[in-house]
Amino acid sequence: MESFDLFETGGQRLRLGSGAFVLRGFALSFVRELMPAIADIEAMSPFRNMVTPGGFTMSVALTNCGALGWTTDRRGYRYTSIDPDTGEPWPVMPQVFARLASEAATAAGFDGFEPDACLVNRYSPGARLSLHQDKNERDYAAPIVSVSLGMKATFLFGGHERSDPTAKVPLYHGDVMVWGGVDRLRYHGVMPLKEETHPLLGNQRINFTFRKAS
Ligand code: MD6
Ligand code: FE
Repeated sequence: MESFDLFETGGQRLRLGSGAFVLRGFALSFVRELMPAIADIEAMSPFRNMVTPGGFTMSVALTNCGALGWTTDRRGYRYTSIDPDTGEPWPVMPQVFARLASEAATAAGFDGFEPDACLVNRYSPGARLSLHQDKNERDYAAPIVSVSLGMKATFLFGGHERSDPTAKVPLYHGDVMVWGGVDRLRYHGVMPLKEETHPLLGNQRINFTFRKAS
């Protein structure tokens, strides 16, 4: 059941489950610092379209920062400390990223969140993410914090079975999703992005997904 309330700085908080929230516009005051940090990450570990274990090339391009990075190839999904494309460690997580993740987690009732992994996804028009669970992390006690920038996305939020009905949740530039607790393993995905030109990011959507992976 959805419900609304306000977080401390007066933004709107949408509750999707007892541990799942959308904090509307929570990241907006961080954007000026986030943009150059994304460029630095991309310069060290470029976005790339990875292959799933099933042999499909993902329409979403990704990179990572932090001690661990999420990867996929024909052998499976896993976290690695080395970028398989460059042979180097993933770029260090910028302090502004860690601060945003921790403040958003706190605003959703999860104190002390210290992510060690940040997956950075880049969507172009038409890119999508099929329904999945996030279950490659060692510890499900920590929440996941997910930041949306650029073009609007329609997020699909399901239940604990793939076949459960899904809610459609619009995510806009600056929105932050936090989910954990009993909602940590719910199925979710992103509908194909519609063509749109965002004033700051053009025809792109960038998503950061922060996790405690180890
Ligand atoms: C995205 N996000 O929003 C993809 N996973 O582009 C995710 O897959 C995701 O947003 C777990 C928790 C929050 C998320
Ligand atoms: Fe996910």
